[in-house]
Amino acid sequence: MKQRRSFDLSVYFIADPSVCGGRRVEHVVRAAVDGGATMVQLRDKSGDLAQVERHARAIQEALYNSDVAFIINDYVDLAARIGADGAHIGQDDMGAVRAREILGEAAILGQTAFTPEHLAAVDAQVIDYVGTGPVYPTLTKPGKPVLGVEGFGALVSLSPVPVVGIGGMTPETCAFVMQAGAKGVAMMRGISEAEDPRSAARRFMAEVRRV
Ligand code: TZP
Ligand code: MG
Repeated sequence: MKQRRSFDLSVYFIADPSVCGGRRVEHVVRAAVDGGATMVQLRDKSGDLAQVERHARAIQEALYNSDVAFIINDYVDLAARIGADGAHIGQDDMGAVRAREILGEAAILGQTAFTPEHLAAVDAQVIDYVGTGPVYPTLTKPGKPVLGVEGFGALVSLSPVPVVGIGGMTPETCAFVMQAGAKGVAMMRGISEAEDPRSAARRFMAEVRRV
């Protein structure tokens, strides 16, 4: 088996072009990485594949020469085709085995998992990490049950792979999530809507390191 690309979940920036405060997504990504974000995901729910690809390529270029892993949400084929570092799938996307076949053994594959059943189904040979949340209330998933730190911690203990906490993360709350067993914190607005995404990423990193 070919070795998996390395990745660091510590500060995982989920870049959604629709919530970047009117700025170009690749500029926000670059600022986040300059501030210390360790991993980046493009999450573009526009449904416009050509646009997703343009954003993906722009982010890839912005990350050129950095060792930050670049993951694409939903579009596994696109991730494979443009040589992203990996893909992230949800419970309603294609199955993990199929995604792994498309991506190959070197790529990073993440999955969303927020129930004990989801975690029981995770095959650590196929999935590299899971994203679990929302830990806190978030505008992105209105109405979705919030896990809270305790609920999150209970799920972490069931996971065969590293877990990143997501949903309403702020520099003030992420220490609790790390203490509950997370390998890292993932955030959208905490960085993308910050006036200064670079210093926001730096504050997240400082908190994650502190724990
Ligand atoms: N999955 C669970 S919560 C969430 C996703 C994609 C959104 C996180 O957004 P924010 O702005 O960091 O709360
Ligand atoms: Mg999905």
